Amino acid sequence: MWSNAFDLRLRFGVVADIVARLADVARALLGDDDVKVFWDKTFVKPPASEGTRESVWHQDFPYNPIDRRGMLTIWVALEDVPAESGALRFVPRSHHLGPLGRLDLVSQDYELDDILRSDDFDLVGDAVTVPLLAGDATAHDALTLHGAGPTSRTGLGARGQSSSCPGARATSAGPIRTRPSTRLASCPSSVSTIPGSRSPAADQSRTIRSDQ
Ligand SMILES: O=C(O)CCC(=O)C(=O)O
Repeated sequence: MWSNAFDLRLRFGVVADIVARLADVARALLGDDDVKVFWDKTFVKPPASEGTRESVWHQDFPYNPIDRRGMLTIWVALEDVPAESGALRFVPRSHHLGPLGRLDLVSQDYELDDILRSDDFDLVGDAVTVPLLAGDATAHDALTLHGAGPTSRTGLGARGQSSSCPGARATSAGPIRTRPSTRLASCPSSVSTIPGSRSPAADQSRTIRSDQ
């Protein structure tokens, strides 16, 4: 089973620095001056031979305390993540389908056929797998269907740092999570303003090279 450690930015300055830079990226992509990072996760995915499950298809939207679209998740590769080993995969244009509901992500496996209606396939593109080099990142909309394949290689497996960043208008005013460490109020990476005009909403998954 892969493991993820939550909200390491609250404990480690180096993680907080990285996550604060991701908030800058989220502000630019969302075109929203008021963006918060309300959690981060560090994924460690040992090989499938050690019992690691793939990350099944899902949207982030139903598992986060948001009441409308306008949240991004940014996933940074902490080491090379080749297509055949732990890479994220996305269903293009799936954010146009709206919320698809909650799934049991822990004990069930899902194919896209289990999640999408037949007419949904007319709207979305074929799933794409996105290999990353260490330091690359992807950003996906909270409504984008995504997952990650199993880790096939031996050694440490795949590692990634993922942060979820909603714009203020996408944040519910209500209570957020029961785990104290994920309360929005405790987030130190909430945000300053990006100068400049509104950019197009980040409604597609995309790759950001660390050298760009
Ligand atoms: O890295 C993974 O296996 C899944 C990541 C994910 O679902 C996310 O960051 O939203």
